[in-house]
Amino acid sequence: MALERTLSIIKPDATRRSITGKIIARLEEGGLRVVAQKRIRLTREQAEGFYAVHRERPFFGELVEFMSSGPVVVQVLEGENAIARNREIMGATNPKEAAPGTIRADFAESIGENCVHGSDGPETAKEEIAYFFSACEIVG
Ligand code: DAT
Ligand code: MG
Repeated sequence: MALERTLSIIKPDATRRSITGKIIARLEEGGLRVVAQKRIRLTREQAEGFYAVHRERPFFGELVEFMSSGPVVVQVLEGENAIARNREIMGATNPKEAAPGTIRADFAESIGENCVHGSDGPETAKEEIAYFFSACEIVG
């Protein structure tokens, strides 16, 4: 199995509730290493650009509003099969459907405010990492 990198975002609902530490512990205990990390606040434009693939969806406005509503922690996670592993640790998009013991099942309050983002494939991981980090900010 190959060593992979994925982009993770701890979303504004989680930073607001001071559960970033708990979330990072889940990621690390799940076998992922944090090889880059910063706390930033996204502008509307940055949030729109990041989620551009969803711009035609009915929830796009809400999503952009939410993602730029407070600080986020953006991270690059590294590990064996990191993209799929991270999504497993996160749980399903809708916390009501997320498996017990996942971050979204245990911490998220709604489908729109679901605590974490994780890249969904190798191509998006590469693009999303480059959206936030330069090569010299990633220390494996
Ligand atoms: P994921 O974040 O699990 O990759 P996604 O890419 O389908 O899910 O959607 C991106 C985000 O958009 C998701 O984390 C929360 C929001 N979202 C998705 N479906 C939604 C819905 N039906 N109503 C409100 N927000 C939604
Ligand atoms: Mg997605």
